Amino acid sequence: MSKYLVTSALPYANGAIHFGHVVGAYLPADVYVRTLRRLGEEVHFICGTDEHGVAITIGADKEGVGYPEYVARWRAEIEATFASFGIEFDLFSGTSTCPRHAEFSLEFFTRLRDGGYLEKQTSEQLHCEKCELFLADRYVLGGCPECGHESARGDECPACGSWLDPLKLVSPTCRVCGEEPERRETTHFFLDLPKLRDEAVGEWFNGKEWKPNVDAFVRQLLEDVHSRPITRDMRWGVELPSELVDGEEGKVLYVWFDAPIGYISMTAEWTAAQGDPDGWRRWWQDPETRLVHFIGKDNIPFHTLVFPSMLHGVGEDEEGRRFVLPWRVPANEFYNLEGGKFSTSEGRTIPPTEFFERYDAEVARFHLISSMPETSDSEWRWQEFQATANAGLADTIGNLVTRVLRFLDKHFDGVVPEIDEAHLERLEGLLLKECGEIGDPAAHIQEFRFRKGAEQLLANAAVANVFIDRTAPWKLRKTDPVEAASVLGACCHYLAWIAHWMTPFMPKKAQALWEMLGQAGEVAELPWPGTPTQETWRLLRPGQGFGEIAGLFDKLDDEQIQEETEKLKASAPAG
Ligand code: B3M
Ligand code: ZN
Repeated sequence: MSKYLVTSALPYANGAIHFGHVVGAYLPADVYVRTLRRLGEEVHFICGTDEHGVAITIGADKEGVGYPEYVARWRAEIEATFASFGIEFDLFSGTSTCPRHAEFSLEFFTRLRDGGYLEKQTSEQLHCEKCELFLADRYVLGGCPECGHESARGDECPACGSWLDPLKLVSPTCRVCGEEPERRETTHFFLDLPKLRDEAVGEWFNGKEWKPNVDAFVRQLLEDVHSRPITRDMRWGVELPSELVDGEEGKVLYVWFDAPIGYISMTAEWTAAQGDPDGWRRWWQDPETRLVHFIGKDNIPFHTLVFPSMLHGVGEDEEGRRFVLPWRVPANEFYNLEGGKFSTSEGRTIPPTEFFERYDAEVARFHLISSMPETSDSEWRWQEFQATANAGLADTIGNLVTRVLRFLDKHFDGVVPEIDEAHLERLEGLLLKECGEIGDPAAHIQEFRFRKGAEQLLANAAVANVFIDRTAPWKLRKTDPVEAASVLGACCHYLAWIAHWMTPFMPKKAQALWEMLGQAGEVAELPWPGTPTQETWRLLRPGQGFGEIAGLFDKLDDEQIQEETEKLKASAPAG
């Protein structure tokens, strides 16, 4: 038994969440957490919105609304999208309202400074004369010096994921007014990343196994790390009291400094709500904790280098407690839409509200997991969604369920039949060995192989279809009703396994199947059964009656899918 602290990247409270975000950092985390919980592990799953920084101030200023109001509105919308997908965090908070967020952030700043990891530097920054503004981060656009992408932001390139120094951007312009900025001096605090790398973080990184996409990226980054400013001249953010910064006024923490601390302050908010204000330490300061960060590609440097450096750099407190460093960072690559990028502003997107009016959220969950960009970029294709829904779920699982249960209802009193002793051994052998390989989806999920886990569920269901084809109970009923009943009894037990295996991916469908099988209680609350063996495979009580039998999955017709692809083509060309 272990203790897992699972986080999903904190989305900026300045826009809608699209499928690319969902599949990158949220849905796999939810599937992972559901799986661990069923395996009996202790898990804490935290998220909330990232509410500071330039992305927010630009958005709010454009609309002329106050920052708190702006972030509250987006937070509510983002939370609703997660709820539609059935993604359930222990707590969903936000960095501007989380009660102890500023306190934790300032403590990190102070302890890093006391530890000698912050340097004060007066340096040149881009400044827009017209706007009278230092152009921090996203306030400046320009060419990416790494990959050449034309509109990189001051802090990161959306195309190659590089973490950028705004002074190195090619032909920078002010995001607000479009003018070319000048360089002007200002004083900031810099996090001494080279020192932290040499002292511990480099060794920590090199001593761990990473996903190949993370490994290659960060190895290169470690070669060439520089100190980075972690303060900003802005009015919105975690304010630095002037006594902490040698009398400087008007400084706030850089959003990427305070955001990951949000994971900690939100844990504290959650434990406090449970009457244990100090309970966050059980998670963050216990060396046994497995800290897992689910993120998308563009957040890799901050979760494998910057935040670990901060966690290490704050050192021990008076009682000798240290923060844990990440255990795994299952970062995903990019997820596209029909050959182009998701872009809400260009209408190249799938608006969640409309989507959920027409389609089943759990089918979408399953398809997203089946197509997620685990090791390389991947995409949503409407036809593939249809194939997953129809050939995958409706034909392989849905049809099997209704075929078996309706037939039993009609010809065998609608109960789980007894398996006759004379047939037991042969049927068991057929189902468990001869009809195909049965694997444990949870074993894949624990190793962050989500696509494989989803494939395994379908492969396991395919076993039952082969079993039925080989035993042909519909024919057998006329020649040997006892054997036919035994075959269908075996099918019922196996359907209960399928219900179990479905729970992390499609919790509601799993429960619906469980109830059709006449079972009481929540299937997701039971211990994970693993894979069936001779001893364990009969899960149900013979004679048990069924619940109401209904189709589990609706098929999607061609016209509907065509309509979707045409809508997309009309909205904007791929590119
Ligand atoms: N808000 C970046 C993003 O949405 C950022 C993640 C913070 S995680 C601490 O791309
Ligand atoms: Zn300007």
